[in-house]
Amino acid sequence: MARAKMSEAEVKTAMADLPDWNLEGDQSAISRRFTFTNFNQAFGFMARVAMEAEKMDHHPDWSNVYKTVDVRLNTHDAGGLTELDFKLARKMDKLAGG
Ligand code: H2B
Repeated sequence: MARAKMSEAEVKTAMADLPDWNLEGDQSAISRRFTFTNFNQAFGFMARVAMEAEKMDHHPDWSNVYKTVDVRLNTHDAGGLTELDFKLARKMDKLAGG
């Protein structure tokens, strides 16, 4: 089930697809900094991700300073990482053009 908390082994496997993401030490979240060329690119990325996040009903914790967007993903309801976090992370990589 997509919202079931993943095991350590499942997390490890899923991380292999996401070389630019960092796993928090206690396996409670993954994070990544996206850096764009300007604010417009950064905010456009956030707008596109926001629409996908709404569709998925799964939302990033994030912040934006000028051309950088810092993202942290976890599933609050599960108290850790689920398939939804990895699905959203892969989508974000795609939308950022990576
Ligand atoms: N997003 C994230 N990142 N974690 C959640 O547990 C979560 C969410 N839960 N978006 C969803 C919404 C839940 O609150 C609603 C009611 O489906």
